[in-house]
Amino acid sequence: MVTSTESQLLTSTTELRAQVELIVNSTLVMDVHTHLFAPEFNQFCLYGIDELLTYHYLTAETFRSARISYEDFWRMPKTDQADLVWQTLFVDNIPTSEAARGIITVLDVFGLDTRAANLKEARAFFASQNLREHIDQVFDIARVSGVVMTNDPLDEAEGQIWNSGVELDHRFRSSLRLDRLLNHWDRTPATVAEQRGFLVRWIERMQPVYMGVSLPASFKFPADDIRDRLLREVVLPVAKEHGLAVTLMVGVRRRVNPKLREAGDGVGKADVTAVERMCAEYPEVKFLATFLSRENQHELCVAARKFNNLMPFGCWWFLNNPSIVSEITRERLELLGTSFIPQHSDARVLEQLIYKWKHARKEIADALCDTYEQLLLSGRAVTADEISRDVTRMFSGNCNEWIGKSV
Ligand code: FIX
Ligand code: ZN
Repeated sequence: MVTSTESQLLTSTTELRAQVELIVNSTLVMDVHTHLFAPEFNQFCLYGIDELLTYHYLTAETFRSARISYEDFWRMPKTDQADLVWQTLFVDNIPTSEAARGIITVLDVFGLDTRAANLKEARAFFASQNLREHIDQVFDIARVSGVVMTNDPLDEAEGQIWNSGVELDHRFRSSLRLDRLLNHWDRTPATVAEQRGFLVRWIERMQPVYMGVSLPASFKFPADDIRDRLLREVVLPVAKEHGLAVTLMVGVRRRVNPKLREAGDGVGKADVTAVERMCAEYPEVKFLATFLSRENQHELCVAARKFNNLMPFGCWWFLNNPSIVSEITRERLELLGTSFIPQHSDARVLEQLIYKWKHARKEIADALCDTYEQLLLSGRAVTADEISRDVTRMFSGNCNEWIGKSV
């Protein structure tokens, strides 16, 4: 009997590594949390070198080296801010940080000079792109099949676009962000009936793939506060009725330094038992959860072992550094097999998809190689088909199962 290459046992570690890298780099990924917008959202759809360089990860880093006041920086036009970021992090310093190296990866992919003295060439390149073709190209390079946007109907400008009956590019899926409802309840509709009505109206209009919220490190559940009431009386019943997953992003400390604006948020160790309790009390609701603190990652894995309605996802924000992605991915593989979503990009600017996925794939591939190699040493070889099945599950299968749709 002739066995096809895909079903042959990979008993040589060199061949095994080559196959894992090939499969991880070519398998399409569904990006479960981003801040990207479809082109139909006009000014919300960000792309190009000036947006890339003024990403809040990089502005925070710039203030550590450039001697400029916050006020002076924010007063500058975006192009001048981008020039200063480039000069500070890429010319006066070597771009060693993850976010800075990300820019290098993007420039390199497009054949642009990574040691340029200024942004002239990069600006001309991005300005010459046709947006729709550029989106196709970026999705293709990043091997991304779709992205979930973060949609806030209480944002006036965004709400207007939704209300205009916008038809979206099918690769951009919506998610209904509940931060204003759950974290700023003083500014949202008053009665429980009004709040439910508000959610249901927006679910019908947006067709979100989940409802999501970011929560402070101090988040407790149960708790004697309005958020607890809103969760129990509005969000969780609506999630159950509409079969919508709930995404919990826990551990952010907003505006630790308000002068840094969007870059001014920090991290805090949170209480994983809050998510455990929610999973226990609402077994019919599917939860996606990510924690911002490195210290919470092991507890999150243990919680997911106890509750099969809990899907850990991503290495969020300050965790999205190769050394930490590697550590967390390995911990998850050891505790959860392939029943987790290893990464999301959190991209705000289109081309970030390229570097965030390229860098993540490297760490995921390395972690998988070591895992299969250990299995081989223990006496179980794998085939390329099996590797492909694992990677597809982690890159899109788990996500599709949770959001109940094939994206
Ligand atoms: O709350 C969130 O979704 C965070 O990801 C963002 O608000 C944050 O600013 C970010 O971009 C992190 O990557
Ligand atoms: Zn985000």
